[in-house]
Amino acid sequence: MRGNIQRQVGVLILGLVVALMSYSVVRAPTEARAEQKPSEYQVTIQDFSFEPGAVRVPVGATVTWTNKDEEPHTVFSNDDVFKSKALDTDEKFSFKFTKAGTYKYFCSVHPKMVATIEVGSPDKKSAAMKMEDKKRGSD
Ligand SMILES: [Cu+2]
Repeated sequence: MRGNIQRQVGVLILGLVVALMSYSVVRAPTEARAEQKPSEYQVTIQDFSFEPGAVRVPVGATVTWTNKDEEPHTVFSNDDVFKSKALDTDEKFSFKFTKAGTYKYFCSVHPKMVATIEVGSPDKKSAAMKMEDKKRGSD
């Protein structure tokens, strides 16, 4: 019985290692490109809103919020994933996003202040940035 389970676990681990190895081989070119971009993202809290209101970041990115208002604000995830204390002027709060997904959040002091962090692959992010560049270019 026990030997059987150990063998099964062994096969499972072997499968995982193979999967991880092929994953990194496939991913290598993308990751080299992604490394040029910082994995730190900034959101400013100003005039009772989060700027930018929607941020797309790769998995593993750290987002730092800075309160630029005279009023205290908080950064509360709708799903309790992250939660800041009340941030005074120029105070910061950081959170590292290790799982892909859409993270909606709000300010608990002013619940009308809502925004979103979208965590996805580096490819998606660069596509979004290209769109941003196009928008900027037409200005
Ligand atoms: Cu607020």
